[in-house]
Amino acid sequence: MVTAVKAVEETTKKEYRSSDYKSDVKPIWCPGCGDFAFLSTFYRTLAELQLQPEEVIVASGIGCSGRFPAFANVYGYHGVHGRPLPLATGMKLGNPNMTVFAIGGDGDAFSIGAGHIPHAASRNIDITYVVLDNEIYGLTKGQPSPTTPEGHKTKASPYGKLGRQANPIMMLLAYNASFVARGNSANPRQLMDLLIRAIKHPGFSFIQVYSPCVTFFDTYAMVKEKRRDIPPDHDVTDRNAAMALAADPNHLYMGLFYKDDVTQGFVGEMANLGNTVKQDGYTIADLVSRYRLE
Ligand SMILES: Cc1ncc(C[n+]2csc(CCOP(=O)(O)OP(=O)(O)O)c2C)c(N)n1
Ligand code: SF4
Ligand SMILES: [Mg+2]
Repeated sequence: MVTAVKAVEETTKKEYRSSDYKSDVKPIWCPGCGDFAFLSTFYRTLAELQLQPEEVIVASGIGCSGRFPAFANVYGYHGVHGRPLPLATGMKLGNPNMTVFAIGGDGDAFSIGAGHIPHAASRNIDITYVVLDNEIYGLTKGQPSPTTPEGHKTKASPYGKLGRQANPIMMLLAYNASFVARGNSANPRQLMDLLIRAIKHPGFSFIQVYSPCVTFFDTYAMVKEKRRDIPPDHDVTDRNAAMALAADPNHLYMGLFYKDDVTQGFVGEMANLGNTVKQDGYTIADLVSRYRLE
């Protein structure tokens, strides 16, 4: 499903308010779902940055979280399960001036879509990837996902989940993502700060957002008990220190784990490559023609 921005006269105003980013579609999430808090933080972040709705696009996967684009007055594409990253990559390459988001759930990201993460991270494509992590498959009524804790009982795992719990922050650090952060729906102020920094980061930004599913696995109490702010003296350019924080079994650290000093992402590197090729006396067409079958 493709969603587009509302009428032009409404979006050419000089000053945008959060409500300008609300679509006419009312979210159908369960009352209390953590995704509501992320949605309102998203509206407020776009207003804070005064981004024009037509300059923003969201690619989503499938799941309760995947419904996200319908509720925002920006361009959107509700794609297939596990594919927000390839969609967002194409969107950014086709429209380098747009602010591009990929948004999905923990199942979408770390089960069916996991194979796309290393590529997006290593390309350092300039998008913001938000995973709304409720540690469960919400939409399909509560099967375990890779981030469900070991032993957790669901209707699909009545004797407890077999297998271990994935650690998305460690995973993204291992894939050399250039911006890795974690927030939670109960702390919208921190979430907005992380989103602003992620959007401004010239490269691939990943934010794991703890967003509890009140219906199939309510993690509000667990997050409240385990969450700690990342200590202010943490060096965000130290990947090993970031790994150590992420590996702590007793605490869920919230904030910015890691950020490279990159000045440009894939789009800028592509533009530079284009110039280099021209300086060598070749055109991109010359290079492509080498691969033409005779
Ligand atoms: C190719 C394919 N496989 C399986 C499904 C069924 N399915 C829909 S949503 C979903 C899991 C969603 O979980 P998550 O990504 O964590 O999102 P949430 O609903 O928790 O936000 C699954 C397995 C599907 N829609 N498409
Ligand atoms: S089933 Fe869970 S994740 Fe889905 S809308 Fe309801 S509370 Fe949110
Ligand atoms: Mg989920």
